[in-house]
Amino acid sequence: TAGAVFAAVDIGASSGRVILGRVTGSEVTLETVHRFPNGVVELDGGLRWDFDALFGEVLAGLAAAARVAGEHGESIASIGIDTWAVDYGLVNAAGELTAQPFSYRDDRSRAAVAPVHRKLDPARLYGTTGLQFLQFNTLYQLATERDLDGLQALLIPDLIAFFLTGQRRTESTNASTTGLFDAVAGEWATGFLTALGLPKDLFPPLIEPGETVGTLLPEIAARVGLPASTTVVAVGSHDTASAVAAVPAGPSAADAETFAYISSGTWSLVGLELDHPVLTEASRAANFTNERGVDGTIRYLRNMGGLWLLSECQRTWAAEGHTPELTDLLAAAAALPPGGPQINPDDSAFIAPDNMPERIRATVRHTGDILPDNPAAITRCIMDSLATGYARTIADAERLADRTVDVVHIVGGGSQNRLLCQLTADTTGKKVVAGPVEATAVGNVLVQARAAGHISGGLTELRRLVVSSHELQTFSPQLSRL
Ligand code: ADP
Ligand code: LRH
Repeated sequence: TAGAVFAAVDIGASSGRVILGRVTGSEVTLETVHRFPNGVVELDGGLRWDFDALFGEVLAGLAAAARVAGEHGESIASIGIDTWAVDYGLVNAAGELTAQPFSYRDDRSRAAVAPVHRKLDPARLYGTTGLQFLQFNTLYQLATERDLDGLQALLIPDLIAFFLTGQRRTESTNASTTGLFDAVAGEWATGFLTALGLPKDLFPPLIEPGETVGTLLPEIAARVGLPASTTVVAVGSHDTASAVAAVPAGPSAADAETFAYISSGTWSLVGLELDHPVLTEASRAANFTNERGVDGTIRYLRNMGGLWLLSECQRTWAAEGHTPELTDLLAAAAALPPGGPQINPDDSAFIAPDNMPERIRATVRHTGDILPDNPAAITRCIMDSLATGYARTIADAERLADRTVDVVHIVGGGSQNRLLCQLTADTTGKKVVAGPVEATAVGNVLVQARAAGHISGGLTELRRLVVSSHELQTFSPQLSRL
């Protein structure tokens, strides 16, 4: 079949990009046409996302996509949007955003946890939503809102889609991170909204990946230089759902390897793909989540600390006048001997920004271990701690879901971190396959391509395209390094 081109808007907590994805029957290739930094900002007395600026970048990116496609004589078949989960903007009846959205790193939701749990017992919440407890899950954030009268909550990718098309929907993979979504029924847990005193229609109706949200508003189309008939198609709008859809697992139908994945960026999302949720008490105790994946799969995983620990250190060191290149930092860390101090990367003490090196040292000080006192030692401490956490989490997932994992796929920005990949092979004792770096955008594009009829089949068929289009790196366990 002839190829087609799709635009993927993919915004992570640390950076965003607009990518042109070209899909033929056997290959998917990406061309990044626009890239921009992202991060939380101190605004109006809280840690927020500058949504207006991000939306400006989305428009600039779509304009670049239209221009580049035009230069190749191609026309963009559709647009898909994914971002980080959990956060939302409030939109009034006139369709205006009432404030820049709070970031999950803002501390305000912490105090809302106990009052929410008084109304909804955590065991009951887990039994229905299967969601890992995190103090910033949407339901705790919503519990801090004073007046929701006449307002709707739109999750960040849905908010972007709304400003592009005028259509209000909630994409289901991301809905599953709110704490207000029934993991078995695949519907809103309306009873929980009511129990918390939230309006039943606080969120717009659900939409599944592959369904059409709408066409571009005429003024948006004119601004970016695309036809007003261009559609926005729902993808796995939770970035992790798109990333997992593009894990290059199972290169052939005969290959029955069981895989675990680590979607490695600001956070580490570590787990398995299942066809049914695990809602047991043991699963709740281990704080595993059952997020919804593309095609109704379950992303059985834990949200663990991630490379935020390192990027925040880099920000502090830069402010102090040291700006080591990431690759030099990782090389210096790799040269250090194993067995150094470790932290718990999931400690909520690391959620807020600023002075990460000191917070890491403070945690190590409690353990009485030797303090990491230079950037290389701190970097090594982070990598050792992450790799230890990954091994524990994968072992927990195997136990709780009754599976044996053969191979660990690492995708996302962190798949370029060879030290972390090798340490993960060493701590898990399993083969690690690294890449693609842009798995999230690949997953976004493939779901659009399938919706447009350019490819067919389930996740296995989509993944076959990922395997045939990407160079992957393999790491084998070196037990002597432990
Ligand atoms: P997010 O989607 O959460 O914004 P990404 O998937 O873009 O995150 O990953 C960003 C992270 O990838 C950075 O924090 C950095 O640690 C890591 N990274 C990026 N480039 C490299 C590289 N060349 N080598 C090693 N790690 C890298
Ligand atoms: C990763 C991610 C993750 C969520 C977190 C808020 O970008 O979407 O899956 O848990 O951000």
